[in-house]
Amino acid sequence: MNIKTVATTPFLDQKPGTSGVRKLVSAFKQPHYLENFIQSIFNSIEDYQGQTMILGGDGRYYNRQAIQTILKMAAANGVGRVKVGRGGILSTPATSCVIRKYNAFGGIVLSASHNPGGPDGDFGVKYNTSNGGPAPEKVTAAIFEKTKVIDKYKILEAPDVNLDTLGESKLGDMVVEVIDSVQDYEKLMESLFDFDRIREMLTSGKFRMCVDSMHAVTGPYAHALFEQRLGAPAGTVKNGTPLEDFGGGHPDPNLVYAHDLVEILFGENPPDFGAASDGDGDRNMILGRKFFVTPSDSLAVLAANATLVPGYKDGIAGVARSMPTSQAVDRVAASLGIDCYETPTGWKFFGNLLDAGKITLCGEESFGTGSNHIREKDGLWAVLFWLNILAVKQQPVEQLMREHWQKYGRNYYSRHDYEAVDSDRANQLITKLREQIPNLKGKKFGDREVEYSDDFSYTDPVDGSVSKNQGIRIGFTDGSRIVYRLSGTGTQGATLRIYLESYEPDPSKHDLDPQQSLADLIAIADEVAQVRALTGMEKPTVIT
Ligand code: VG1
Ligand code: CO
Repeated sequence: MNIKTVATTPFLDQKPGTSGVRKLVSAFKQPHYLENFIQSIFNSIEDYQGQTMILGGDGRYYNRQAIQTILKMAAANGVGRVKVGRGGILSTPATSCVIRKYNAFGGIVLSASHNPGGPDGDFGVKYNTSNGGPAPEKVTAAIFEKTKVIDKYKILEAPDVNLDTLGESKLGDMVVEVIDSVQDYEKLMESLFDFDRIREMLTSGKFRMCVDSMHAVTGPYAHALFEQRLGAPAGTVKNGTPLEDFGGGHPDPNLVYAHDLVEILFGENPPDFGAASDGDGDRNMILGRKFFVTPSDSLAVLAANATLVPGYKDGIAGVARSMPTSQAVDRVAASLGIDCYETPTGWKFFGNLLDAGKITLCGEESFGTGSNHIREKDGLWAVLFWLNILAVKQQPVEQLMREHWQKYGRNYYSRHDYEAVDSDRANQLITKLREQIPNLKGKKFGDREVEYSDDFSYTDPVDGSVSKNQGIRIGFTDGSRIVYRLSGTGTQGATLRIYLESYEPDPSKHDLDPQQSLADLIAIADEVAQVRALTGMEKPTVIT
């Protein structure tokens, strides 16, 4: 076996963000850049020698090359076996599923999620631990420390592995096993949902749906599940072949970037149900006929109807949402008499709560919902969950949502993103906001009076770890909120996110356009933070 030790010097920008390290492909292609980060993972973990690891990615440009490099480094570092998705393809939720099923010590996911791909796009690497979830902060911090002092890495000198044929081969002493990307995940889905009932609905001739995989990783999964297994007609899944550049698009399932699907669902004679997923398959957007379900509402609906689904028929232990996510699910939890936790942004904060059995469902406003079946958010799981509920209730999406609002009230919600803001200006804006925090309480803006303001800090109820500075909150006495934070996944300049929420109990006022109903909060958000003046931008780049 020919293990080479290569001398290297640190890159100082390899700090994992909200979800791994994300950079332009050109950054990842610098000599030693990927290798430094991968070696730093091995340098920061223990007792993995001889064990199994899972590897795959969303199929974007550089996925295959990176996988070859990582396989050779894993072999040189003493990993026993790597299970890699065929063609290098594994969605983020499928990776989590496979890590758990085969008791792997961890896994590496190659993805920059919804960020554009291709030679000029983004690439990313994320490390997941043995519970199948994104490494918690103490692990990512340890990896980051190693990246700052790395001086060498180990790699096997060997020919590339054939990633396209199922089966085992040897790379030095390590076994490489190319696995079916879909099979284990499909079995898990079948164990949770009433496939017979969903099949009945999809083949009844009375229900039409359209799933947009946005040329990203869920294509093979969606074809297998919806068309082959559940009987939906061929053509139900659109853009179902993963492309290295995602067809030039932004594989981000929201009203702006999933416009093809939006046109179908809001067009002439629309289908009953529409869904889209993101680059790595962990996000989802749910649409009804001419109707958009906000991700925060989607989480609330899943929680309220969980017992209709076989996998959750005995009820849910608790729920969690990221802090900026709307409080719609809080109301469901209160009515069910279960706990509701508020965590910082990023799925890694749900892991401990799920492992400890404190929660069953969780979600984020950024089109992410999931449960204790794995430790990542799961796009197609959410779609199946909705289909299962619709098959039982035999109701259109819009009616189901309206009845939900009637019962719980409606949380009007919107997120305004200012992308590619100059980093210094964005930091200045946040610094100025922080300075204002102590003086905001009691202040009046039109009809709204500030009840509290803080920079969100989270103490993990399971391990006691503290995460500070997770977003500035301004809460008003009527329950409405404004939240500001900077993105931890962007790769160009800074992205400022402003989250706006208000609560409306009165059913006669459940028909407003969220931008209108939130208009005064939007104005207050600008007044307090001087967004337009400090960013130099007249309006947000993306509104969801
Ligand atoms: C964004 C979302 C966050 C999500 C994260 C990763 O992070 O806001 O809710 O967990 O992306 O999702 P940020 O720091 O840019 O706001 V994914 O589908 O990109 O792995
Ligand atoms: Co994603």
